[in-house]
Amino acid sequence: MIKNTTPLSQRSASAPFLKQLGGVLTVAALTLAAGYAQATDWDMPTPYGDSNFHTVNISQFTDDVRDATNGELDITVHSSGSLIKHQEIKNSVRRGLVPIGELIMSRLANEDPLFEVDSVPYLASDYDQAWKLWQASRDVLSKRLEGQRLKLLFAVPWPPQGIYTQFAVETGEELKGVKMRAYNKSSEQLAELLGALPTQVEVPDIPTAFGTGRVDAMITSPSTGANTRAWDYLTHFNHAQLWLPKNMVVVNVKAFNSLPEETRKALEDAAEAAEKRGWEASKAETEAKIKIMQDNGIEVSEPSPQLVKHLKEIGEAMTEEWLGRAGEDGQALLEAYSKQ
Ligand code: PCA
Repeated sequence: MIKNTTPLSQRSASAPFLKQLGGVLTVAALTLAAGYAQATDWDMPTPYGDSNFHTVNISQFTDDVRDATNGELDITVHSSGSLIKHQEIKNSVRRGLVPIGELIMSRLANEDPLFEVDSVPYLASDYDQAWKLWQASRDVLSKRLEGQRLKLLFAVPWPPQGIYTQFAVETGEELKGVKMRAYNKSSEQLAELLGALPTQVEVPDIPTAFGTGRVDAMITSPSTGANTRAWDYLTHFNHAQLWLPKNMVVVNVKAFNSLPEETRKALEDAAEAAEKRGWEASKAETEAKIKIMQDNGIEVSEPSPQLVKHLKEIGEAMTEEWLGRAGEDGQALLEAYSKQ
């Protein structure tokens, strides 16, 4: 958990001053007298570990908000699903149990296929395409979330998704019958179409899932591979670059609207900066983490032409299937994407 390190003295009145006044005035009265509203403390659940670049970016975001509001809005990050489990974060923010939180967008695929558009294989598999897809999908996704009283503050992609195994993957046929860890609907579907046996496992549970033999392979980024020390239980990483799924930060609309106008503006400005910084960090992360894996003995390879062919066929089938579920709105989104 990332602790709030801002001293109370920066958030309200200073302690010596309080003493001089002999405790006649309360802290609240003092802060009001000094022209500040009382500090608002927010708890923010996030699903991934402290060292993950998304969490580091969010921590910077909360520091920026604290600085820009002179401590008036003080957000404490609770990482690794420690306060609220990943699967509960969206509904917890929606119901106002917590005012703000982070989750992977494609986790909402079951309620609405549009949230899964960033995880359709080969639809947007590099940063340029992923950015275009985000520009084409941001408004429609924001509107859907608004309907649930959620405000989308920013979204940042993971590095491109590849395949981790205990053997070399040449054609994809090798994955038949292999127990494969998945984290959203499309990684599960892809595993099934490869003939593998998918199991959903959250990132903090990856080492145990491999250690106990629940899974023997996974689809994820170089980032998550390195963060979970993939070399302890896997030997190969195929940099197949299937898709770039995004994490998003959402805030409860009622909690947002209860903030003073300048604070809302500070939050939005910090969110805009976090989105830019996050996209850059994600790009840098790809190579840095591939290198860490190589240094630790993981054999990293590019996909063979046969594997690309196999994965692209599966990708086309999944795109069709996705369009069937996403209907006219999905079609409109893909058209907007092709015009970017
Ligand atoms: N890491 C997260 C989501 C995608 C990624 O690269 C995970 O594996 O669950």
